Amino acid sequence: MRTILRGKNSEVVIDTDGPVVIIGESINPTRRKRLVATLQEHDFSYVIELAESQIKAGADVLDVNVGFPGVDDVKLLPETVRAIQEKFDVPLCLDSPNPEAIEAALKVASGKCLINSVNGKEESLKALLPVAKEYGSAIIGLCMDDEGITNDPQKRLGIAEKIIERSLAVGIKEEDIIIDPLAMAVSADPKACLVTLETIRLIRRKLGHNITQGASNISFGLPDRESLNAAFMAISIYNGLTCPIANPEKITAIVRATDLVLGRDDFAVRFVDYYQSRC
Ligand code: THG
Repeated sequence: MRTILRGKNSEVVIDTDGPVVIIGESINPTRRKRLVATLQEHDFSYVIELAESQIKAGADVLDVNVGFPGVDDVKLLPETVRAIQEKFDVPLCLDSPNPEAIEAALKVASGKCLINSVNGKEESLKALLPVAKEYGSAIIGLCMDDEGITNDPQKRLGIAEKIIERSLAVGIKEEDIIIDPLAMAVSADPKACLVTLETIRLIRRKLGHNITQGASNISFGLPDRESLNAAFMAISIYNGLTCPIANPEKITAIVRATDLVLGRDDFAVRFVDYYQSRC
């Protein structure tokens, strides 16, 4: 299956049989005090720095999250999108729990964005699916619903199926639905990564959709997050992850290596190119 995202003039193809597409996670105020401080002043210079460094490091798409306590994201998310798109042409992934902020951002965004995210809750489906259809956006469907987050991979698959069915019913195309199996902190639950991996396998085998996940989530609260994230990334890709949300400065080398190992990089062209670009 092929999901196409667009910037002003660019196009990114996420292909379940192709190389991994990296969605850069760093425009996110979680533990980035400087991002909160600059965004509060509507100063986008640091956002631009983060966009540039992530693109240089291999991000194909940028996640844009401006959530912090007290933020008016209906105003701030579109302002941030404008600032990024004035300078860069990569497609954007609009990351907010607030459907009004997502819609406000879609109004000003060029190209075809990815909505991050819709989930199986009735409220979320009702608020966001018509918006996705209206703006021709792709969506990320999170495997959680009104009952919360289950540890049963079959139930997570069931939620993915429900999101897909409801999306198709409003006219969203099958290939524009990317599923997030949910990656949770392994420090809090020793089986967390296994549940995610099994869900990835089920989605790939039974549904065939593109799959994303917040790949740094698993290492919250632990030392040497990089090693942990790298191990999980490689196994997840082997099982069907196609477009992780991750820090490209730390993960691109692992992603290129995994693509090569899995026969998706003939003659190691992308692997070597990336190595040389970092020398
Ligand atoms: N699924 C979907 N969207 C998501 C998530 C998901 N969006 C948010 C989050 N999870 C993914 N994004 C991040 C962004 C930053 C970090 C983790 C996940 C992070 N930041 C470092 C920290 O907290 O220490 C700071 C900077 C760094 O080391 O680079 O870990 O699951 N659909």
